Amino acid sequence: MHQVTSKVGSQIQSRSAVAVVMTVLATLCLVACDKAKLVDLKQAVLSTVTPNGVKVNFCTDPAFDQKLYLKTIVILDHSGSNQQNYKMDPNGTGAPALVNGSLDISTDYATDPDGTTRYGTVATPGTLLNYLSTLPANDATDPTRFFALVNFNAQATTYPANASGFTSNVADFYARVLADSQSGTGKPTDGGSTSYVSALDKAYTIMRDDVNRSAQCAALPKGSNSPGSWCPRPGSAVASSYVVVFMSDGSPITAVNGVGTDSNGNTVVTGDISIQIESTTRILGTVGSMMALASNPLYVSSVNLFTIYYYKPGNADLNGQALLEKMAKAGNGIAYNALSGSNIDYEQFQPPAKKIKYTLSDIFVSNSSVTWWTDGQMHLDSDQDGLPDDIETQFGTNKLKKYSYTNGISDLVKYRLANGVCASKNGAGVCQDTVVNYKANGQRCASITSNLVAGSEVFKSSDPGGMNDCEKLLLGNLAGVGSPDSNNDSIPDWLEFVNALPFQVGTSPSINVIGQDGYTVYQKIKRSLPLNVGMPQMLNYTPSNYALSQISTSTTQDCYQLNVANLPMVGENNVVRVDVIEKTPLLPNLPLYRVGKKAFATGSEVIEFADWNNAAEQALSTWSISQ
Ligand SMILES: [Ca+2]
Ligand SMILES: [Ca+2]
Ligand SMILES: [Ca+2]
Repeated sequence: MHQVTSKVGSQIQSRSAVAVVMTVLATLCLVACDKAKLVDLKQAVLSTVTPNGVKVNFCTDPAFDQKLYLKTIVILDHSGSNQQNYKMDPNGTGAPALVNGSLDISTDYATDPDGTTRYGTVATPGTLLNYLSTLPANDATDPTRFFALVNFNAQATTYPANASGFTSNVADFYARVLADSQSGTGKPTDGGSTSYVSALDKAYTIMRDDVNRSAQCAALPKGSNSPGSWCPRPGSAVASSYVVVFMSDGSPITAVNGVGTDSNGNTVVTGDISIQIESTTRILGTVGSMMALASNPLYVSSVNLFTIYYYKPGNADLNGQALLEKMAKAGNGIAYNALSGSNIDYEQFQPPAKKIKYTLSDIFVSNSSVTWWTDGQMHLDSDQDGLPDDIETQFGTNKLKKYSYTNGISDLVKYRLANGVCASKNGAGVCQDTVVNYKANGQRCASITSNLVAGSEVFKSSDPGGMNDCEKLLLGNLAGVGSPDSNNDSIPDWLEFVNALPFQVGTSPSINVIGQDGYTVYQKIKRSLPLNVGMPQMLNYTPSNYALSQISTSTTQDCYQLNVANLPMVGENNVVRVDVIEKTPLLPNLPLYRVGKKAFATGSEVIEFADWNNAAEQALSTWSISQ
């Protein structure tokens, strides 16, 4: 242990480095030194501490427009009142008025006999037929617009049939809607009573099954063959915006037996009309079920139900209108009134693209040029490969190269795979154990992308954490390739790996492991403390200290300044590493991750990082990114 310490001591040049090494000596002295000497050392430490400082200026990445997958369900009322209707009781209940004891049923009260209100015309901007006829075709490999149609009277029918889903074939859907608008000899086919429940149940089934299919699609292997139009890109989670447009001319009256004839032959309403009307609670319950689908933001970005009430002027069903207003309110939409012949604008039902804002999840500032080793000592790691200089010398790797061999595997990964044992060394102490060519046919990394650079294998790194894809595979973390925090415990893979902690997908998170000294593993890593030395033994050692201030905030990004004091240092030109983790509320498990690396200038104990958009930092390649 003393030999190691004096070796580190030989690297000392800066005053803060003296402080660190003196502290390490003080720690050692708990075991071996006499009391008087310990006091001397404490004084020496106190008189030589020069707090170093790392300043990081950055803004979160700008918010982005979420790609909109718009799934529209058009629900159209085909009850008989579209073609002929009775005169309403002026009380607005939707019950018929009796004129001289008789019902006044006439095409004069028809709400939409030629279908113009419901379908519009190809030539009238914004109407259903115009909207569909002018929509461009979907990109077959990544369709973004989907449709379903629900026609209802006492029952509901759907297109595609049997509430089986949406179609992304815009031209086909338009042809179907156009044919519907003319199915009754140049006009829509209408007749019978009005069941909102059957229409809403069908629409809900379509939506619920679609959300389930989105989950199934996301669970398929990435890059596998598409199982159907419901899953154009297997393995990708796609969040859809569901829009329901519900058009009706009145209350959901499901029976006509409220109307009868009295003993004098006069037509009468024989019962309370309200008992012939579907339950508002039942109807709003189905709307509530639709809205509840939005609780899965991975697959549903929004649900909106718009309602349109249309009627013959002077013959309004106020009850029906009020119910449609309640439905739109419960459905986070708008209730429109459309007089016969007036236009409905389908463009207005599209939700705006959502801005997805990144928020700062965590930031770590560490010194890549030093490592707390298993002996509880801080060691110099000149080549920042995670393996200290003196351990490299013992093991037989090059302390000035991260990759001492040509097979693309770093020295620390080699050390860990060999359990720190080199079986054969040459006269110069260089480890000569077999260097496995993992890229060779049949070897574990044969299929991982790589380049030969000056005769050395360089494997692809899907994230900038510090381990390449082959290394992650060899360390049992194939599933974590591309993920900077494979076990999702907020501590980046690299910082766990160099501290010999499990980081692989599925390993238990270290974040909440609490030591006997009350510090969590997370706190120790974040503050550059050794994991295997209790804080009571760290005499006079000041853990690094973070002061984060938010400089500005807007709807698109937040800007910060971070000051870190007392980062431990050994020697000159230490390389500071900054790990910035940003997340979105949409995909909390898919962070945007940036790593910055910069060396202290000779003689300097302060260093400043500018934002990754800063031209000077870009020229220096200070920051790397993955997502
Ligand atoms: Ca090293
Ligand atoms: Ca090395
Ligand atoms: Ca982790």
